[in-house]
Amino acid sequence: MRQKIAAGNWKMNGTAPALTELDALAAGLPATPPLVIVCPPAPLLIPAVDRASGIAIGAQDCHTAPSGAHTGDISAPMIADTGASFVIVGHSERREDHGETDAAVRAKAEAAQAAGLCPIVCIGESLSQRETGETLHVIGAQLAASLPETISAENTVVAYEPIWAIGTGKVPSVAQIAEVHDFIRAELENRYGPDVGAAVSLLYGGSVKPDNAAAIFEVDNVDGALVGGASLKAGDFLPIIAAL
Ligand code: G2H
Repeated sequence: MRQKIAAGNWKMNGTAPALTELDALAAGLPATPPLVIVCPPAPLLIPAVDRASGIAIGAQDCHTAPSGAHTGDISAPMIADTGASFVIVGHSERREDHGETDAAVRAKAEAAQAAGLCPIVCIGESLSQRETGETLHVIGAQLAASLPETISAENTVVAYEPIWAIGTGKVPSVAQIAEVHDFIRAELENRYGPDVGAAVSLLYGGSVKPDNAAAIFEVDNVDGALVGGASLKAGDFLPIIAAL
């Protein structure tokens, strides 16, 4: 049975008062919740870890090196030191805004694993790649180049986030989500073996909202969601968690 995961990515949103959302989330969790992860901005990691009850905390990025002359960056051991247990790597906004390549994403995922963190590795095609029929080719190439050599269900989560669906309100059809998730599952089984490939959790991300979550979660090989805008308020995130 694969781990079901509802992960919230707050992106660059939230100062200390936003931590009250963690209280509301904890108070509203179902009796047997999936694994719930909240990834706040880095300055909130420590207070979030201190405050969160029944909720895992993750960061949104890490450097490839454990320490060094990299002004403004945060290393995986530093994130682990806060008590956080996850880190998103390779989000398309990092790939676009900071020129992160697949090789850099793999190095970050490896650094996360080495620090005892579980990376949530993001992949996804652009609108033009989808429109020219390149989606599965792009996803296959990103998987091959972004994932570490060694993965397990415990040390890696994969998130499929079509770039054109992020923050746009546009959501792929369930058939489109199913096609890509089935492809990712097959690629993982081919590359890492059937046991590992079948066990790794695959999340869908991109405009997941309370009113579309249930239909997305019915798709085979969708084990949860990476939620942006709708994770900022417990009132929006809780119905998504409940639908999983
Ligand atoms: C995709 C997602 C969270 P949103 O970036 O990773 O954001 O749900 O706002 O589209």
